[in-house]
Amino acid sequence: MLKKFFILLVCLAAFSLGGFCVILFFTEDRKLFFFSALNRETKPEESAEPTVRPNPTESPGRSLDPCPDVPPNLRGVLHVEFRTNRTLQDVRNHVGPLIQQGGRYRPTSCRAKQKVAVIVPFRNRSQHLNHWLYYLHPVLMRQQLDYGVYVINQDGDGAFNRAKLMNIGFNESLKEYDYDCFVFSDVDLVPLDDRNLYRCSDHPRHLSVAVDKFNFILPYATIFGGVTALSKQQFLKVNGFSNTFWGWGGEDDDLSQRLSYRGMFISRPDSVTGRYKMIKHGRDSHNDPNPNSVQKLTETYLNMDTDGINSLSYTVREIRKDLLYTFVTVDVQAPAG
Ligand code: UDH
Ligand code: MN
Repeated sequence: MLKKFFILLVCLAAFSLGGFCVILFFTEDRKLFFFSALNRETKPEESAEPTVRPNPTESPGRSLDPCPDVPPNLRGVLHVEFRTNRTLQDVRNHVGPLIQQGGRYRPTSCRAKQKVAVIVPFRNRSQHLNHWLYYLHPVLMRQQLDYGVYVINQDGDGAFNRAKLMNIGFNESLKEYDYDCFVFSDVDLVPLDDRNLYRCSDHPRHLSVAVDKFNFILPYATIFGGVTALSKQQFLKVNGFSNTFWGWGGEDDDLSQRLSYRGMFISRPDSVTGRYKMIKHGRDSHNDPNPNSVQKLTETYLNMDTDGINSLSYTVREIRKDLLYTFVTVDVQAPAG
């Protein structure tokens, strides 16, 4: 009886050893797969630095599994304050080594579902940009996005044109990478909850739902300013933004109307997830309220097919790569006067 049991035990041991050898042999890299599995577990996405830095110009590794729908390392409500004076170097140190030149990043442990260009319209707001970069990069990384940050800087002191800068950002970012989602963000808006994902959905998405400046209330139902996300397809379906809104106001409502004329709806996070803090500021010079915008908003339907991405004209003055962003200085051909 005891002998039979012993023989059975030996057989079982031999069988499992054989199985182990077979698994070992077929493991892709033929390393002790046991140890590589352990290694993987002790290297969570955000806490470990990859030994090999991914090259963002290459296409994302096909062998990686897709990232989960809900990123695992989100924190929820964030503490945000703008009293601290932050230099660009402070921000570079804070954001850490995972970022790639030009403000590029993609997760190393999974394949991001979307390739997101974050477009920031800009002129003379360096301190705001430092705060924005300080808070946004860690959020975007935790959201496991394959993303790049493009700051589109209007050259000269002609009338500001936020919408045209957005169109230029769309155009210029696509020259670098095959982005499929575009987040357009003012430089002074920082999310207060990282569950507000900077990615695109079935309908154009308005992310800055509850801004402190508006007492955390959505001012009106069709508002589409601040921070928005549109897929490449959604953006092209409306011919992008209008290029002809000079000065402050109207361009965001024009885009909102374009979306509705093309049968799209605005999607939004709930008003808790969609909370934002705006850096306090006055009106910038050369960005006075546009007196023509009310009239122009009655003509959206007539103009949208001929005023937009298909009529965009500008000159790139300089493209400068910082570690934290790609800075594109452009002449937007502002009207004289
Ligand atoms: N922007 C610049 N530079 C400028 C003007 C605008 O970078 O000179 C960009 C920047 O990204 C900014 C965005 O365009 O966040 C929108 O402009 P804004 O911040 O002036 O727009 P907002 O809706 O304007 O915040 C509110 C007017 C503030 C007056 C407050 C008086 N209490
Ligand atoms: Mn603002």
